[in-house]
Amino acid sequence: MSRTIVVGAAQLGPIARADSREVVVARMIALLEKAARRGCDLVVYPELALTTFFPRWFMEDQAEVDAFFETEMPGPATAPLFAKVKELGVAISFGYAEKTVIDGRVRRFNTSIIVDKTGAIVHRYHKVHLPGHTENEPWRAFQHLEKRYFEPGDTFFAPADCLGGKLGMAICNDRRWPETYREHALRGTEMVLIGYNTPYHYPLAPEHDHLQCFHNHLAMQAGAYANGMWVVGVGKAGNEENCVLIGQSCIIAPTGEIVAMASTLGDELVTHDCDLDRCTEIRANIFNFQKHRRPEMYPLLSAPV
Ligand code: CDV
Repeated sequence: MSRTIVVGAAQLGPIARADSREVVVARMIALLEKAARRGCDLVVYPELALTTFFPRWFMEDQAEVDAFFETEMPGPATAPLFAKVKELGVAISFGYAEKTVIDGRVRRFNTSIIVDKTGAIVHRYHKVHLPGHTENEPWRAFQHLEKRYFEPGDTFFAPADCLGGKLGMAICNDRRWPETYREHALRGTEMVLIGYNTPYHYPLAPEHDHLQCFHNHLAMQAGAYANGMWVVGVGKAGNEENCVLIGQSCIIAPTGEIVAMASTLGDELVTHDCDLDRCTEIRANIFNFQKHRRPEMYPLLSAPV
Protein backbone atom coordinates (compact mmCIF):
# COMPACT_ATOMS: atom_id res chain seq x y z
CA MET A 1 0.00 0.00 0.00
CA SER A 2 1.32 3.43 -0.94
CA ARG A 3 2.33 5.59 1.95
CA THR A 4 2.53 8.77 -0.09
CA ILE A 5 1.09 11.91 1.48
CA VAL A 6 0.53 14.86 -0.81
CA VAL A 7 1.68 17.77 1.34
CA GLY A 8 1.06 21.48 0.88
CA ALA A 9 3.31 24.02 2.59
CA ALA A 10 0.99 27.02 2.96
CA GLN A 11 3.12 30.06 3.57
CA LEU A 12 1.31 33.14 4.85
CA GLY A 13 2.31 36.68 3.99
CA PRO A 14 2.32 39.37 6.65
CA ILE A 15 -0.57 39.68 9.13
CA ALA A 16 -1.17 43.17 10.50
CA ARG A 17 -1.71 43.75 14.21
CA ALA A 18 -5.21 45.01 13.46
CA ASP A 19 -6.19 42.08 11.23
CA SER A 20 -9.05 40.03 12.66
CA ARG A 21 -8.96 36.24 13.00
CA GLU A 22 -11.75 36.13 10.41
CA VAL A 23 -9.57 37.85 7.80
CA VAL A 24 -6.68 35.45 8.45
CA VAL A 25 -8.90 32.36 8.49
CA ALA A 26 -10.32 33.41 5.11
CA ARG A 27 -6.77 33.51 3.72
CA MET A 28 -6.04 30.09 5.21
CA ILE A 29 -9.23 28.70 3.67
CA ALA A 30 -8.28 30.09 0.25
CA LEU A 31 -4.97 28.21 0.46
CA LEU A 32 -6.77 25.08 1.67
CA GLU A 33 -9.14 25.18 -1.30
CA LYS A 34 -6.20 25.55 -3.67
CA ALA A 35 -4.50 22.63 -1.92
CA ALA A 36 -7.60 20.47 -2.32
CA ARG A 37 -7.64 21.24 -6.05
CA ARG A 38 -4.02 20.06 -6.20
CA GLY A 39 -4.91 16.82 -4.43
CA CYS A 40 -3.28 17.54 -1.08
CA ASP A 41 -3.84 15.26 1.91
CA LEU A 42 -2.24 17.67 4.39
CA VAL A 43 -1.68 21.43 4.51
CA VAL A 44 0.83 22.97 6.91
CA TYR A 45 0.63 26.62 8.04
CA PRO A 46 3.08 28.76 10.05
CA GLU A 47 3.67 29.29 13.77
CA LEU A 48 1.11 31.61 15.44
CA ALA A 49 -0.80 31.55 12.16
CA LEU A 50 -3.94 33.32 13.33
CA THR A 51 -2.40 36.66 14.33
CA THR A 52 0.54 38.91 13.82
CA PHE A 53 3.71 37.80 15.66
CA PHE A 54 2.69 39.65 18.84
CA PRO A 55 5.80 38.85 20.98
CA ARG A 56 7.50 41.68 19.10
CA TRP A 57 5.62 44.16 21.34
CA PHE A 58 6.06 44.74 25.07
CA MET A 59 2.64 44.79 26.70
CA GLU A 60 2.12 45.23 30.43
CA ASP A 61 -1.63 44.73 30.36
CA GLN A 62 -2.30 40.97 30.44
CA ALA A 63 -5.74 41.53 28.90
CA GLU A 64 -4.04 43.09 25.87
CA VAL A 65 -1.73 40.07 25.59
CA ASP A 66 -4.58 37.62 26.07
CA ALA A 67 -6.41 39.11 23.10
CA PHE A 68 -3.87 37.23 20.94
CA PHE A 69 -4.63 33.89 22.63
CA GLU A 70 -7.27 31.26 21.85
CA THR A 71 -9.20 29.81 24.77
CA GLU A 72 -10.95 27.21 22.65
CA MET A 73 -10.03 25.34 19.47
CA PRO A 74 -11.99 25.45 17.34
CA GLY A 75 -13.52 28.73 18.51
CA PRO A 76 -16.00 30.96 16.72
CA ALA A 77 -13.38 32.42 14.36
CA THR A 78 -11.64 29.12 13.56
CA ALA A 79 -14.78 26.96 13.22
CA PRO A 80 -15.06 27.76 9.47
CA LEU A 81 -11.52 26.43 8.94
CA PHE A 82 -12.38 23.16 10.69
CA ALA A 83 -15.62 22.93 8.70
CA LYS A 84 -13.64 23.38 5.47
CA VAL A 85 -11.20 20.65 6.51
CA LYS A 86 -14.11 18.27 6.94
CA GLU A 87 -15.82 19.36 3.72
CA LEU A 88 -12.65 19.00 1.60
CA GLY A 89 -11.19 16.03 3.46
CA VAL A 90 -7.77 17.66 3.79
CA ALA A 91 -5.87 17.47 7.08
CA ILE A 92 -4.13 20.59 8.41
CA SER A 93 -1.53 21.68 10.92
CA PHE A 94 -1.16 25.21 12.26
CA GLY A 95 0.19 27.14 15.20
CA TYR A 96 -1.60 29.46 17.62
CA ALA A 97 -1.27 31.00 21.07
CA GLU A 98 -3.13 28.73 23.47
CA LYS A 99 -4.54 29.81 26.83
CA THR A 100 -5.86 26.90 28.80
CA VAL A 101 -6.61 25.84 32.36
CA ILE A 102 -4.96 22.67 33.66
CA ASP A 103 -5.62 21.53 37.22
CA GLY A 104 -7.07 24.94 38.05
CA ARG A 105 -3.99 26.82 36.78
CA VAL A 106 -3.98 29.12 33.75
CA ARG A 107 -1.33 28.06 31.25
CA ARG A 108 -0.18 29.82 28.08
CA PHE A 109 1.65 27.92 25.36
CA ASN A 110 2.95 28.52 21.86
CA THR A 111 1.06 25.57 20.37
CA SER A 112 0.76 23.58 17.15
CA ILE A 113 -1.91 21.05 16.33
CA ILE A 114 -2.65 18.46 13.68
CA VAL A 115 -6.27 18.26 12.58
CA ASP A 116 -7.16 15.11 10.65
CA LYS A 117 -9.39 14.89 7.56
CA THR A 118 -12.52 14.61 9.71
CA GLY A 119 -11.75 17.86 11.52
CA ALA A 120 -10.63 16.17 14.76
CA ILE A 121 -7.55 17.41 16.61
CA VAL A 122 -5.31 14.34 16.74
CA HIS A 123 -2.05 15.83 18.01
CA ARG A 124 -0.99 18.84 20.07
CA TYR A 125 2.52 20.18 20.71
CA HIS A 126 3.74 22.99 23.00
CA LYS A 127 6.90 24.79 21.83
CA VAL A 128 9.89 23.57 23.82
CA HIS A 129 12.63 26.05 22.86
CA LEU A 130 11.29 29.53 23.59
CA PRO A 131 13.71 32.16 22.30
CA GLY A 132 13.95 35.81 23.29
CA HIS A 133 13.68 37.57 26.64
CA THR A 134 11.27 38.40 29.47
CA GLU A 135 11.73 42.14 30.01
CA ASN A 136 11.33 45.13 27.73
CA GLU A 137 14.58 45.86 25.89
CA PRO A 138 13.98 49.21 24.16
CA TRP A 139 17.37 49.17 22.40
CA ARG A 140 16.02 46.49 20.05
CA ALA A 141 14.34 47.44 16.79
CA PHE A 142 11.56 45.11 17.95
CA GLN A 143 11.04 42.88 20.95
CA HIS A 144 11.03 39.09 21.08
CA LEU A 145 9.07 38.38 24.29
CA GLU A 146 8.20 34.73 23.90
CA LYS A 147 9.82 34.00 27.25
CA ARG A 148 7.44 36.53 28.85
CA TYR A 149 4.19 35.51 27.20
CA PHE A 150 4.53 31.71 27.07
CA GLU A 151 5.73 28.99 29.36
CA PRO A 152 8.09 26.34 27.96
CA GLY A 153 6.43 23.33 26.40
CA ASP A 154 5.63 20.24 28.40
CA THR A 155 5.01 17.90 25.47
CA PHE A 156 7.71 15.63 24.05
CA PHE A 157 8.94 15.57 20.46
CA ALA A 158 6.79 12.60 19.54
CA PRO A 159 4.59 11.60 16.61
CA ALA A 160 0.92 10.75 16.28
CA ASP A 161 -0.48 8.12 13.94
CA CYS A 162 -2.04 10.15 11.17
CA LEU A 163 -2.61 9.76 7.40
CA GLY A 164 -1.04 6.30 7.52
CA GLY A 165 2.23 7.56 8.95
CA LYS A 166 3.87 8.97 12.05
CA LEU A 167 3.63 12.77 12.02
CA GLY A 168 5.16 15.11 14.56
CA MET A 169 5.61 18.82 15.12
CA ALA A 170 8.18 21.37 16.19
CA ILE A 171 7.89 25.16 16.25
CA CYS A 172 10.27 27.75 14.82
CA ASN A 173 13.30 27.99 17.11
CA ASP A 174 13.00 24.23 17.78
CA ARG A 175 14.15 23.68 14.19
CA ARG A 176 17.63 24.99 14.96
CA TRP A 177 18.25 22.31 17.61
CA PRO A 178 19.54 18.91 16.40
CA GLU A 179 17.95 17.30 19.48
CA THR A 180 14.50 18.12 18.13
CA TYR A 181 14.91 15.89 15.09
CA ARG A 182 16.86 13.11 16.82
CA GLU A 183 14.31 12.81 19.63
CA HIS A 184 11.54 12.70 17.03
CA ALA A 185 13.38 10.08 14.99
CA LEU A 186 14.06 7.90 18.03
CA ARG A 187 10.32 7.96 18.70
CA GLY A 188 9.56 6.93 15.13
CA THR A 189 8.49 10.23 13.55
CA GLU A 190 8.55 10.09 9.75
CA MET A 191 7.57 13.68 9.00
CA VAL A 192 8.07 16.80 11.13
CA LEU A 193 5.81 19.80 10.54
CA ILE A 194 7.44 23.10 11.51
CA GLY A 195 5.91 26.56 11.45
CA TYR A 196 8.12 29.62 11.89
CA ASN A 197 8.30 33.42 12.18
CA THR A 198 11.90 34.45 11.56
CA PRO A 199 12.94 38.07 10.96
CA TYR A 200 15.88 38.88 8.71
CA HIS A 201 17.20 41.09 11.50
CA TYR A 202 18.56 39.34 14.57
CA PRO A 203 19.25 42.10 17.12
CA LEU A 204 21.77 40.11 19.16
CA ALA A 205 24.03 39.36 16.19
CA PRO A 206 23.12 41.66 13.28
CA GLU A 207 26.28 40.54 11.50
CA HIS A 208 24.35 37.31 10.82
CA ASP A 209 21.32 38.99 9.25
CA HIS A 210 22.43 38.01 5.75
CA LEU A 211 22.61 34.36 6.86
CA GLN A 212 19.01 33.98 8.08
CA CYS A 213 17.73 32.12 4.99
CA PHE A 214 20.86 29.98 4.87
CA HIS A 215 20.54 28.98 8.54
CA ASN A 216 16.84 28.25 8.05
CA HIS A 217 17.51 25.66 5.39
CA LEU A 218 20.81 24.46 6.85
CA ALA A 219 19.17 23.39 10.12
CA MET A 220 16.11 21.75 8.56
CA GLN A 221 18.00 19.97 5.78
CA ALA A 222 20.56 18.63 8.25
CA GLY A 223 17.76 17.50 10.58
CA ALA A 224 15.97 15.71 7.75
CA TYR A 225 19.09 13.95 6.47
CA ALA A 226 20.68 12.95 9.78
CA ASN A 227 17.41 11.41 10.90
CA GLY A 228 16.00 10.13 7.62
CA MET A 229 12.69 11.95 7.75
CA TRP A 230 10.57 14.44 5.88
CA VAL A 231 10.60 18.04 7.13
CA VAL A 232 7.98 20.59 6.17
CA GLY A 233 9.04 24.11 7.16
CA VAL A 234 6.47 26.86 6.72
CA GLY A 235 6.97 30.53 7.47
CA LYS A 236 5.01 33.69 7.92
CA ALA A 237 6.81 35.94 5.48
CA GLY A 238 7.20 39.51 4.35
CA ASN A 239 6.99 42.93 5.96
CA GLU A 240 4.85 42.49 9.05
CA GLU A 241 4.51 45.75 10.98
CA ASN A 242 8.01 46.91 9.91
CA CYS A 243 9.60 43.58 10.78
CA VAL A 244 10.59 41.68 7.64
CA LEU A 245 10.18 37.94 7.98
CA ILE A 246 11.99 35.38 5.83
CA GLY A 247 10.00 33.12 3.52
CA GLN A 248 11.54 30.15 1.70
CA SER A 249 8.94 27.76 3.10
CA CYS A 250 9.89 24.33 1.89
CA ILE A 251 9.44 20.60 1.85
CA ILE A 252 12.60 18.57 2.49
CA ALA A 253 13.07 14.89 1.65
CA PRO A 254 14.76 12.41 4.02
CA THR A 255 17.87 12.77 1.85
CA GLY A 256 18.09 16.42 2.91
CA GLU A 257 17.09 17.70 -0.54
CA ILE A 258 14.62 20.57 -0.85
CA VAL A 259 11.92 19.25 -3.17
CA ALA A 260 9.56 22.26 -3.13
CA MET A 261 10.09 25.85 -2.04
CA ALA A 262 8.09 29.07 -1.97
CA SER A 263 9.49 31.88 -4.08
CA THR A 264 7.49 34.85 -2.76
CA LEU A 265 7.04 36.59 0.59
CA GLY A 266 3.26 36.33 0.43
CA ASP A 267 0.50 33.74 0.72
CA GLU A 268 1.80 30.86 -1.37
CA LEU A 269 1.24 27.12 -1.62
CA VAL A 270 3.92 24.66 -2.68
CA THR A 271 3.22 20.94 -2.80
CA HIS A 272 5.00 17.62 -3.07
CA ASP A 273 4.12 13.93 -3.07
CA CYS A 274 5.93 12.69 0.04
CA ASP A 275 6.51 8.94 0.16
CA LEU A 276 7.00 8.09 3.84
CA ASP A 277 8.76 4.86 2.89
CA ARG A 278 11.66 6.97 1.62
CA CYS A 279 12.72 7.39 5.27
CA THR A 280 14.10 3.85 4.97
CA GLU A 281 16.66 4.98 2.35
CA ILE A 282 18.48 6.72 5.17
CA ARG A 283 17.34 4.82 8.26
CA ALA A 284 18.29 1.41 6.87
CA ASN A 285 21.67 2.65 5.72
CA ILE A 286 23.94 5.50 6.75
CA PHE A 287 21.83 6.41 9.81
CA ASN A 288 20.74 2.94 10.87
CA PHE A 289 20.37 3.76 14.56
CA GLN A 290 20.25 0.13 15.73
CA LYS A 291 23.44 -0.79 13.92
CA HIS A 292 25.60 2.29 14.15
CA ARG A 293 24.43 4.62 16.92
CA ARG A 294 26.57 4.67 20.12
CA PRO A 295 24.38 6.22 22.84
CA GLU A 296 26.78 5.04 25.56
CA MET A 297 29.31 7.45 24.06
CA TYR A 298 27.01 10.48 24.27
CA PRO A 299 26.00 10.61 27.96
CA LEU A 300 26.11 14.41 28.09
CA LEU A 301 23.54 14.85 25.34
CA SER A 302 20.61 14.76 27.74
CA ALA A 303 22.48 15.94 30.85
CA PRO A 304 21.75 19.45 32.15
CA VAL A 305 24.59 21.91 31.42
N1 CDV B 1 9.62 32.52 16.43
C1 CDV B 1 10.89 32.14 16.69
O1 CDV B 1 11.13 31.18 17.42
N2 CDV B 1 11.87 32.87 16.11
C2 CDV B 1 13.24 32.61 16.42
C3 CDV B 1 13.99 33.89 16.61
C4 CDV B 1 15.31 33.66 17.24
C5 CDV B 1 14.14 34.72 15.43
C6 CDV B 1 13.89 31.70 15.39
O2 CDV B 1 14.68 30.84 15.80
O3 CDV B 1 13.67 31.82 14.19
